[in-house]
Amino acid sequence: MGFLDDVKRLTELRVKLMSGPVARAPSLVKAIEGRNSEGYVGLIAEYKRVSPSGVIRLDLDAYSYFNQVSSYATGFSVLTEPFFFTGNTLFIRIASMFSKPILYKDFVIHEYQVEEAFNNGASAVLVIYRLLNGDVGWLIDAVRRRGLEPLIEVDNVNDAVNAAKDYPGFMIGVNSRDLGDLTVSLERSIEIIRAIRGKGVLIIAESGVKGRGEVEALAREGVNAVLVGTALMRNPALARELHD
Ligand code: IGP
Repeated sequence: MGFLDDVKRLTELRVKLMSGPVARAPSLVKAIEGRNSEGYVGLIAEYKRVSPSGVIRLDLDAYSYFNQVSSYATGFSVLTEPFFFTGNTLFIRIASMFSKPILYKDFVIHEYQVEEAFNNGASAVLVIYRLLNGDVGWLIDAVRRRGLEPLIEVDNVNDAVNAAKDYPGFMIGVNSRDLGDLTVSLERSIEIIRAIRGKGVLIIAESGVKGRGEVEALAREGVNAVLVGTALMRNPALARELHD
């Protein structure tokens, strides 16, 4: 009857999810490598309702998003940052119902956030190179100590080359969005990709993918996976087109 019943039902669901045990999500690295060995670029589908550029959409709940993209996604990326992205660890718990790799996406500056990723069932943690002025070694160690996989994000050639040299074998996320001014440029990210491909790192192209055209262009540049947020939030059915 009315609001109280609605809020009670969802609160019961939330408390059950957050207080219960959580299954560890599988390896993102292995899933991407598996997809590559079949001749495809991996697809990481991101749940992101709001971004600093504005509201994307609030009417799509996490469960129905993951449910719609899960057959086509190699893994999920989940925003947990609350202020600029209205993220929540609850969304990781919901993602973990699908037994896919999960990237915890926050602006990680403290080990407690790695614990949060671990406690909620994520399998990978975003490490933003520029946020820490390149001082990422301690964080990568903390992530690995927890048995999780770091995804080291860069948005310029210099940081990318340094990260690829210092962390061979790891996932490097090349963000086509400059984190300082938020401008997106696929040309800029392709320049970064060209500087690090063939150097023994897994390359994930992040941001600005709107459709098949971008996926194909990035595939030709040799990326191992693409990470797509806005376009899939607007139209989850696009996942099917992006995945093969
Ligand atoms: C997704 P897009 O353009 O598909 O919505 O972008 C993802 O790359 C973007 O959300 C992102 C991000 C980040 C968000 C990339 N790096 C770091 C928060 C923090």
